[in-house]
Amino acid sequence: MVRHTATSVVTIERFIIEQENLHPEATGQLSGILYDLALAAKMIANKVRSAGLADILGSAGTENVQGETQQKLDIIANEIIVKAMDHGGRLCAMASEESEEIIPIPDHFKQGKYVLLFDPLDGSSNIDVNVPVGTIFSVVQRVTSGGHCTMEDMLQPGHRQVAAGYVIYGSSTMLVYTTGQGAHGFTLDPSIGEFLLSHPDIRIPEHGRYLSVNDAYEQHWTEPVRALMRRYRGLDGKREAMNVRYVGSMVADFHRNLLGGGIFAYPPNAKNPGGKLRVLYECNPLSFICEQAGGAAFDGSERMLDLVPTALHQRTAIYVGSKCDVEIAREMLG
Ligand code: AHM
Ligand code: MG
Repeated sequence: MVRHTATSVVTIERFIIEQENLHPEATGQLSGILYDLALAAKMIANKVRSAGLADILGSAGTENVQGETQQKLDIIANEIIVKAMDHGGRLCAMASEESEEIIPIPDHFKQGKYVLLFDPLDGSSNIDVNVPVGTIFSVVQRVTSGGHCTMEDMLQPGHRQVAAGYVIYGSSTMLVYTTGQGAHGFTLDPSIGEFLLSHPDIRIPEHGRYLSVNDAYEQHWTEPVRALMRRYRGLDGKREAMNVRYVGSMVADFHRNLLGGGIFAYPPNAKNPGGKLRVLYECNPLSFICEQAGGAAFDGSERMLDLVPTALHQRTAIYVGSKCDVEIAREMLG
């Protein structure tokens, strides 16, 4: 890893180039994808910032003062990403939580060797109450050759990801990403419109302080899951109690636990018997980042990144965070 002095200001562009230079064989295509995503993140951040003005500017489905119909913010975020990414010649297809089918790269643009999978605005139901939301992305290399990408290119296990990241639109906007050489965080400086390196080589504490889980589903959990949650809360006397913190916006919960240590859990429940969160758009990218920061991720039966998906919008249970806390889940559920 390239070392920077405490005084040097490192933009995300500089950091990406320096990382690329560590790999003489790199073609720059992946770096290009990351730049374009950083640009899309700035555009989405701008929209999210004015979300609270919806009553003045027009909320989703209503007309604004110019008489234009307002779109929901997650649809706007989806379009921003598609438009920022479709023409660079680096992707052969995309898939989004907001689109039923694969999003092809239009024929008039060059086809590339990578696939981008993303959730444009996770936790968007929280926007009305000013809770942080986020964008999550994952990049894999295509496995088929020639022509358009197919479902085979999309349905790859998480350990094949070549890059993954998230953007959190919180009190400040932060982008955290990995290309498999640690997880690094950048904070958007709004005065110059640049993401600056603020959290190099993030390490998640081995034992965590925070437990993030939606307790409202307790009656629907299996007995082993209930026992696991009692363990985390220190109720079986076998460990110190963790603090419970649940925002209900995965990126916000994950980000806090990544920095402070802890576990985010979304077990299966009656409403979501296979779990709620999406393998390809939410669980795989955050699990890759967590592992790169020294943490772990488990789907209730195996390592999250080894799950072989069979459908684009497949859901799963997830336990992701500090290594020792995920290990307890593995012991009690595996
Ligand atoms: P979304 O993709 O429809 O926004 O849903 C995902 C969100 C996550 O951000 C969050 O962790 C989870 O749903 C909360 O679900 P619940 O309200 O069931 O606890
Ligand atoms: Mg989502």
